[in-house]
Amino acid sequence: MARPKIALIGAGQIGGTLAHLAAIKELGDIVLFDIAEGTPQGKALDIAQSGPSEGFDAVMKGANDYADIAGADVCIVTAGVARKPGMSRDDLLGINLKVMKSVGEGIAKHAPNAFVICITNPLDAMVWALREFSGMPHNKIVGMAGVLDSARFRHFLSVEFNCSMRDVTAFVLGGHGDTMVPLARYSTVGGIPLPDLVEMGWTTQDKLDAIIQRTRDGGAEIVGLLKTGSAFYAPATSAIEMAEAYLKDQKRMLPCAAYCDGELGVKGMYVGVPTIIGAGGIERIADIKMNAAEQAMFDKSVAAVQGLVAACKEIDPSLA
Ligand code: A3D
Repeated sequence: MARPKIALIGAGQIGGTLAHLAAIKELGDIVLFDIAEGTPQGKALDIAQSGPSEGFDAVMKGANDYADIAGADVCIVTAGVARKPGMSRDDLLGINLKVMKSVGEGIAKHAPNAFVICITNPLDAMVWALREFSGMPHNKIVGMAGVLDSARFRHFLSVEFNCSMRDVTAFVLGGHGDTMVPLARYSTVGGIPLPDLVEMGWTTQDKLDAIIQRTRDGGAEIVGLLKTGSAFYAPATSAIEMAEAYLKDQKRMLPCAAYCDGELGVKGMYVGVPTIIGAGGIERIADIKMNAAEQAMFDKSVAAVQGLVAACKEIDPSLA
């Protein structure tokens, strides 16, 4: 059976890391696409040369022509610009919206059956715009944010509890921005919900609140440290987890920016919700019940995403 084909649209910091991870995990053959000439070719060659030591045979190709992504099974989109210190994700909207138009058209023309994972920020608005520009089915286009935000939460919790990250599950929903909603009640250590751990004296509510805030600010913390761009190792790893779930029909339950058609009270837009990813793309959305406080946080987050979608429609009237 032929190897799956994975197209990475954008060969910057995340794109290069995605290519290396996909090769090491032998998920398929890889095409790195970018408008910058030489960058995707150079990264593809460099990564291919790690094959003998790492022991993979993935074919790596760098490209500047969309024709090279023809027939891709998975496309992961990072094309656009990233944040610098002092910028919010929303500051990227105008530039990255134009990029989503060319990317959406390129994917629709050359890889119309692909499972598409968008990473470009501001995430929830860009995945919506990418879907609109491509016209592809909603269940085949999804945004990566919840896996990363949950991983950040899980990391901070494992440090607080001095326990393995593997035993920490966490849940972050809503838009990928300052209003994201880490749900303590649905987050556990070895199955014990966080509020119970507070009651057991393993941590305090104040410390938990600080961890939740650090999770919300997780991207900005790294932007502030790096100064020249934003996080790329964990974002790439998170998207690869989603791609693998699709390619191997793992039916993983992962929080992703998925198109909601009434689920969690959201209609006609993309926002972070718990999803099942398998060979059918987004196969199911878990319509969880939130308490009043959680619902209020979630509604605020949804409203923030709605504002960004409205801004997209204003910039590009073809989206209205
Ligand atoms: P960067 O290293 O700048 O790479 C972006 C690449 O896109 C560059 O190589 C550009 O040449 C390329 N590019 C620009 N315009 C086009 C185009 N029209 N077609 C094809 N390629 C193009 O950025 P990065 O890899 O660090 O980040 C990529 C995106 O991911 C940014 O928008 C970030 O804000 C976003 N990001 C999202 C998350 C989430 O959790 C959602 C996390 C981290 C970064």
